[in-house]
Amino acid sequence: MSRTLSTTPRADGYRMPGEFEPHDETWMIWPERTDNWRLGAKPAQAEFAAVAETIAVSERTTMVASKEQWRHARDTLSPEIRVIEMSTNDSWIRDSGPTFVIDGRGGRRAVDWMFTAWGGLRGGLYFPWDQDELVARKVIDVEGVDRYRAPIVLEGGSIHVDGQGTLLTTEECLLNPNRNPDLSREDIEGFLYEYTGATTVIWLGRGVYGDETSGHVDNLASFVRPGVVALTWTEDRHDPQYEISRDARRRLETARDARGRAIEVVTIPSPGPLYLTKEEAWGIDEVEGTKPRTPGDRLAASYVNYYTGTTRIVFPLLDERTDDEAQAILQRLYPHREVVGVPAREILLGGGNIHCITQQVPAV
Ligand code: KQY
Repeated sequence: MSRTLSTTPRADGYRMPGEFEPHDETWMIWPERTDNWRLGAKPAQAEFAAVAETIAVSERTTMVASKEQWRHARDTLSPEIRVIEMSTNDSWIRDSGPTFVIDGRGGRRAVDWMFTAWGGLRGGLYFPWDQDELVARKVIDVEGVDRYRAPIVLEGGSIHVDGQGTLLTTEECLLNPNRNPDLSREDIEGFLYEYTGATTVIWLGRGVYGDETSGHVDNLASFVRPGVVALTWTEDRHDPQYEISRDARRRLETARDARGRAIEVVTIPSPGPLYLTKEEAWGIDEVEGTKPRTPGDRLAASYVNYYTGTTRIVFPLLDERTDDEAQAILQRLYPHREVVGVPAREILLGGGNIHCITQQVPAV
């Protein structure tokens, strides 16, 4: 049974844990819409399946699929992966799904943020988003946990936490008038404190160059553990990403986290730059209300968009020239987890990556 509570996680002693803390489960959504996934979504489905199988080695995995795709998803995936029928508009459960919070005494609840497809009527990526808006509530219902309805538009990919009171986000996204135009920075910080239990917000500036989410932090930077942040990086001064990453590093290195610690920044080279090819663009259906794709568009590629599983790091393979270096850095950062790369260009073509398509349920 799931009740909707009128209190907040902070008031009730709940906090959002770091992703590196143990999980009970991961949720994903099977891709299907042909105006975002090329060639009838078949290449993307193969990559989503590989991500799910890779995670399922480390933790229980649930795949959501529409009534049209349930059977295909079920027949494609291993029996260990649970497949649940659910209506959605697309496959970004990091953003449309709930954020779970725990109290350290066996309690687990979830936050249901307002979802408007990354900008609503001010440049959102598709219309309508009514079914995605219900995803968090449905997942919460299946999990049988109590729900907090947060009165703020926010996607899970726009925040990362260290589980000890520090929250990382970007001004480009959370202060963007396309999300909560009537809220000030202080108002937004107040909601972040109430609904994640954080006590300190570290504001980065812009997200990865060309990121259509208005610069989600999960494509730019990620907490490896308290006090250590991985940051996407380029040494190419002519790349617009150069200044963005340097600004983020400056802000991180001059910040103090919620416990007063300095933050160590570890850089991971960006792949590419990578661009949408003519052939790839051709395979995507053009539909009114959905952001169109044009050959030559720069892809917002980043290795930092990885999933931190309980025993495995699942990271995107994006560029043969840099994949091995990214893997080696991640393995140094996570010596006790197996680092596994999964081909992810098709996921990238949809506008995000492995972190964006997964949502963990923390262990209690
Ligand atoms: O990166 C994400 N968190 C979501 C990307 C959405 C792209 C929709 N085309």
